[in-house]
Parts: sequence; structure tokens; C-alpha cells
Amino acid sequence: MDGASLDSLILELHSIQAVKFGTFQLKSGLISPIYFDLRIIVSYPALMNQTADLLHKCAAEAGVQFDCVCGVPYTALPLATIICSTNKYPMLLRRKEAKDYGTKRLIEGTIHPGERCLILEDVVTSGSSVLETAVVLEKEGLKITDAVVLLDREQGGSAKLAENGITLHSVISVSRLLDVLLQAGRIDMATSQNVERFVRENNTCRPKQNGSSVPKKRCKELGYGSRAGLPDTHPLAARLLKIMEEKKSNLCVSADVTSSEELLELALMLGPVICVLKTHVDILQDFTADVAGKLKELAIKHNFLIFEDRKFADIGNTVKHQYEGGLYRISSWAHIINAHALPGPGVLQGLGAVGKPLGHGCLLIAQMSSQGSLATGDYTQAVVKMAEDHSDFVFGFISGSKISENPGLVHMTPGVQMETGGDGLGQQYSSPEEVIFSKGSDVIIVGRGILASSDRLRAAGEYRKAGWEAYLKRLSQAS
Ligand code: 5BU
Repeated sequence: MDGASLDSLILELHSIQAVKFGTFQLKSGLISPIYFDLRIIVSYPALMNQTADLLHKCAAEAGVQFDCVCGVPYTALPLATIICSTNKYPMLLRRKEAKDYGTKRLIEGTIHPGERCLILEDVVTSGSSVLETAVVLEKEGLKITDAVVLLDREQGGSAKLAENGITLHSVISVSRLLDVLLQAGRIDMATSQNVERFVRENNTCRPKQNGSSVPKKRCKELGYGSRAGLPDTHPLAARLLKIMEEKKSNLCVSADVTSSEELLELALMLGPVICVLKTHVDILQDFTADVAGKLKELAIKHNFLIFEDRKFADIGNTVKHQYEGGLYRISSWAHIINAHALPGPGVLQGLGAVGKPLGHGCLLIAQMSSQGSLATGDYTQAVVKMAEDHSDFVFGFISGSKISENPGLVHMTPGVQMETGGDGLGQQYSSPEEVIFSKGSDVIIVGRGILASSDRLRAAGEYRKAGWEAYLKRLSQAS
């Protein structure tokens, strides 16, 4: 989806106070620092059209197949009307209450049992309103496989729907909304962090207890978007998984260049097609704080995360200084860092003291792509254990394959090229298909496979396509 129209929609929603910050008591009794009142958009016809258009594009880009559309009453009803009228889809109208006279129908419109109905919603928190509507439609013989929502509060709704066989596609995530409003100076950092904390601590989807209702369809493997909504997923992993789902990209480019100008050019050019940009800041000849600032701006503009591949590996006190201070002040611009587990948990205590309050996260290096690496077997297993013990800061691994069954953890794999082989200096390459489909990793990290190409944008497009197709193949084989 076009990032610029998304950002303009977010700013517009904030301008008309459809998004408010303060202290609000929710229906559930919870006190929330953010409130969405999207009912107000009916007073802004241009915004209504823009919103309807983005909802429609969101479903289309996800390749959702459907025969008719039904909005969850009430806010989504006019939006469903615009989408159906503009794109010539039959619509179904859901009543909140059955009439106590006449037909007593809960759904108005012509129902063709067996058809697929797409559900539309304005805001999803727990997913229960979408589920209620799905139940009513299913009673009429309709098939519900997908729902599209304008705003996902990222509090467990998508996981709950996934458990019930419904894939949720969202136009705006709370994390994106906060980024855009922060960047535009509409909110300050404290407000953004307060909302992030609230979202993290008030996840409505808890793991099912034994004996509770059995989901209709248990997915052997959840998609990136559903994993983002799981209660135990670290907020940064959730943000990354959402970006991957939104941009249909599991490509991290390894921007191993030595000039800052080239680094920024790469970020500008490849930003739209990647989920993460990986740096080695210490190979830049001309790094300045200004470069980091510009990189951050590009990350917001093109919705990717920055990963400094610093591989911290010292005692806690030292890594704390290396992360926060020195020439590079890594913690001020990198969302993601990585660390070796070799020093023991102290390395995470030191890094976490700096990174946790900033909402950053760390990947533990569990395996390496280089020939003869000692990070294998028991060492790798011990790294998995260390990650589980520090799940408030560690959100995944650098590894050659999937090494943890926890769907909240992200696996990122370097040493990827279309042509397998090596570089003569120990690097060993696997293909995107091998890494994502056969080995079950989540993100391909590609450096020279893209950088050495005379057309880097085209090469990145090819890696993105190969990585995404391998992921879709994996999902289709699992279900
Ligand atoms: P390449 O050009 O795609 O080979 O670059 C790979 C990048 O990933 C490079 O920046 C390495 O430092 C980085 N890397 C790796 O190749 N293997 C590993 O095990 C780890 C990082 Br950890």
C-alpha cells in the first residue's frame, strides 16, 4: 500500500479527533491513553472515500477472494456501502437486533449460501465484534475467511480471529500511527511510549486453557500478521512482523557500504521493498550524527526498521557503553541490535538497561553462516534458552534455520544469495527458498547479492519476490 496516502490518512484522522490522546475509560472499564472514535468520519466525505479506498486496496493487495461484503455495525456500514457501490460488489447489511415484526432477519440482502463474505470493521481490539458478525453470517451458510479493518489496536484481535480461521488485514497499525504522529510532531515521545506500554500490557488474547472451546481451524503455522498479534510476541517483533505483512517483504538488506552518502541512497531506493535495513556503522568512513538522523527519517518514511549488526560480545558494563555512547550512539537510532550469548546473560542485562526503556530489541546469534562456525549443537540450544529467559528484550535469533517453536520469536538468516556457494572468505550461501521454505526462517538478510548488482533495485525486487513466494509456499503447505 502507498505509504504516503496511509500517512496522510493518519494525520487527517488525528486532525478531526478520530484519534485522541489523554485518559479514557473504555467499555471494559480499562483506562486507556488512546481513544479511537471513527464514527466522526461520516462528517468528512472526502475522508470517507479515502478510507474506503484504502480498505478496499488492503483486501485487494492481500489477494483476498470474496463474493460479497458485510460491515460490522455501525461505523463500518457506510464504508462497506462506498466500497460495494464503487466496486460493484453485492452487500449484506447486518442488523444489530432482529426486528420483532416482519421477517425477523439478522441479515438483509440476498444471501447465496456457500459464497465468501468479506467482513469490514473500523477498529479491532479483541476481535469479538468481527467474530459475532462472522457467526451470524455463517449461520446463513456464508463462508468467512477474511476481515479487513481500518485500525488494529494490536491487542490480540488478529490472533483470536486467526484461531477461528479468519485472517485479519489491517490498513493502519497502532505502531505505524504512533510513528507517523511522532514524526509529524503531533505527539511527544512520552505519549508514544505510554500508548505502546498500554497496548503491550493489555492484550486480550490469552492462551486457551485445557478444556476451553476448540478453534474451528487450527493453523499448524501462523502467518506473520497473526504472529504479530500473539500475546507473548515482543512489541518490536510484532512491529516487524506487521511491517512484513503490510509490505509483503521478508527481505532485510545488508547495507555494507563504506560511504554515508551511498548508505542513505540505498535506504532511499530500497526502503519501499524491505522490512529491515542492516548496517555495520563502523565500516563507514564518514559517519556523523546527521547521517543517523537521516536514516531514521527514511525508516519512518518507508516503514522499515534499522538493525545495527554490532554483535556485542562483552561484559554487561562494557556493552552498555558501546551501545549507548561512543562515536556512534547506536541506541539512539537502531531499533534492532544483535549480541553473542558467549559472555552469558550479563551481556543482555547491560544492553537491556539501555535498549528496553527505548522499546528496542535484540537478536541473539544462535548460529552463523560462516564455515566452521562454533555456534552449533548445545551452544545453539543454550542460546534458545537464554532468549526465552530474556523475552522482554530478546525478540529473535540470527540463525540458519528455525530453532524455536515459539511463534513470537523472529528468525533472521544471513548468507543468502540466489546462487548457493561461498565468497572465498568463509561465507556460505543458501537460496531464499531454502532459507524460508525448507529451513523455516522468517527473514532473509542479503548483502552482496543485491549490492553487487548493476541494478540494485531490480535485484532487491527479485530477492523480495523469492523470499515472499517461499513464505507463501510454506504457509500453503502447512494449512
Ligand atoms: P553478504 O554480502 O550477503 O554475504 O552479507 C552478509 C551480511 O550479514 C554481512 O553484513 C555479515 O556481516 C552479516 N552476517 C553474516 O553474513 N553471517 C552471520 O552469521 C552473521 C552476520 Br551473525
